[in-house]
Amino acid sequence: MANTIEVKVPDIGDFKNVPVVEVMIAAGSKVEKEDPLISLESDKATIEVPSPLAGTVRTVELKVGDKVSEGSLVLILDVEDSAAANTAPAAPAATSQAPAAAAPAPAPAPAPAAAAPPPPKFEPASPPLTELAAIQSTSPGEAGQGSSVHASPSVRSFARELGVDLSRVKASGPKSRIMKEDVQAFVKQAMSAPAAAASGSLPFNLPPMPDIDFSKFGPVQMKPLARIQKLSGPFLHRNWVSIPHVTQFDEADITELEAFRKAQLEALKKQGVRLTVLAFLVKAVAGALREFPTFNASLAPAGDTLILKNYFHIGVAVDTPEGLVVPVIRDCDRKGVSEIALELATLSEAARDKKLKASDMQGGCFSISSLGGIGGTAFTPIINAPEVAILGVSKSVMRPVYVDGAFVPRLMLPLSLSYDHRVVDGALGARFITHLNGLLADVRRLLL
Ligand code: CAO
Repeated sequence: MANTIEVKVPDIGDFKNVPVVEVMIAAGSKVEKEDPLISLESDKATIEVPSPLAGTVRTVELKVGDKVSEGSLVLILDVEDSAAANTAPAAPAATSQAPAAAAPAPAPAPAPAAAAPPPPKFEPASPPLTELAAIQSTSPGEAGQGSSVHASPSVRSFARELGVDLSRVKASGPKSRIMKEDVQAFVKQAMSAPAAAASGSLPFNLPPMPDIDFSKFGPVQMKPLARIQKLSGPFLHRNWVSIPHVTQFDEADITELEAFRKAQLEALKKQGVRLTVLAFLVKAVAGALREFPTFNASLAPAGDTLILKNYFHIGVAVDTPEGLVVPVIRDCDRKGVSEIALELATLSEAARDKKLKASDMQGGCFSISSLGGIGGTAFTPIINAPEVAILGVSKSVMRPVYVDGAFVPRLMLPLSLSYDHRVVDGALGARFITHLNGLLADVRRLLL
């Protein structure tokens, strides 16, 4: 049976005639015990008045701008649990306000400790407008994840629940105050961003891609993207726009490596192993990762910690008719080049026969994308997040290289190393690729 109580402003310390800056409920709103009802803001603090009990708001007795003190009437609440109502601290509503059928309230029992009113929530007042303008002119990161913006505790907790950085939310309330609706609008906009991106309008306020009827200019046909392309496209897009890529180019002298490879080809072929330069690259990368642990790492999702890995699993991009997949060769530091070559052949065959298991593509530390069997001189591979770097390999060419005062023919392998510039700086990137070159140039070092 519903009972009706008056909810009044509780003891708010020395504060008097404090303006109401936000009313979070309306007649008919359902509230739970401790749900915030109104926000008050003095020049020293923001105070939130919570509901003493659960129930339905019958009438709201104040509005934004009203000035209140302890005891000011906030609202009339229909309380579902009449027993609780009788232990609530708020003064009972006038009987004339109670529904005619309401049973007379039993004599008030002493309020148990658990029924004590939730204390109003205080937090330091928002900065004055001038200061706020200064904060808003800084980047979101500098604004301390919204700690200095103008919002009530309930709006802050709502934003926290949704993972919204308040400094990025546009305020519509008085004195640039962020309201609950502003957070909702922000989330709504963020949720519609992928759809906008798919339709060509990126979340950077850029004009959308033009939707052109190409058949006006000549015959066309429609070909849907392959299944893996559809699946991997959004991730490639995310990695491309969210990771600050730098690509470092270099050439490795693989003349001796190639001579060694050719010398082994026939013998290994008899064992069913097809030895390409890629197997040497996998082995060399494992060696370089051991030397440069920063490359064998992932950024924690919060972006403030590097997770260094003590294992060396390397992914290799394989081109299939359905799109690109990246199976992973595990523990490359402990495997020989011929073992890696064999595994590479098995995995790429499984990829092309669509027989890869999900686990075959998990746990990679670093990826290699080789277009060397096809052609090209260099390219900018996209990092396979959460890895922090990827090596692109192009077609080796024999060309004259100036060595000891003379031009000599050398087989040069073009390398394109893309790295996450949040994790790897330019000097480290150059050192990594130089070390890798050294390993490829001297096959004896590679086999050590
Ligand atoms: N320079 C010159 N020749 C090269 C070479 C290089 N860097 N890399 C490979 N080759 C040669 C090989 O020796 C082989 O020659 P033979 O036919 O005489 O034996 C030929 O090119 C074909 O090699 P391959 O591609 O079959 O073998 P691989 O071990 O180099 O690569 C695999 C295996 C699975 C990675 C590859 O087949 C593949 O799918 N590559 C495409 C990856 C890709 O699409 N990446 C792009 C990602 S970005 O969108």
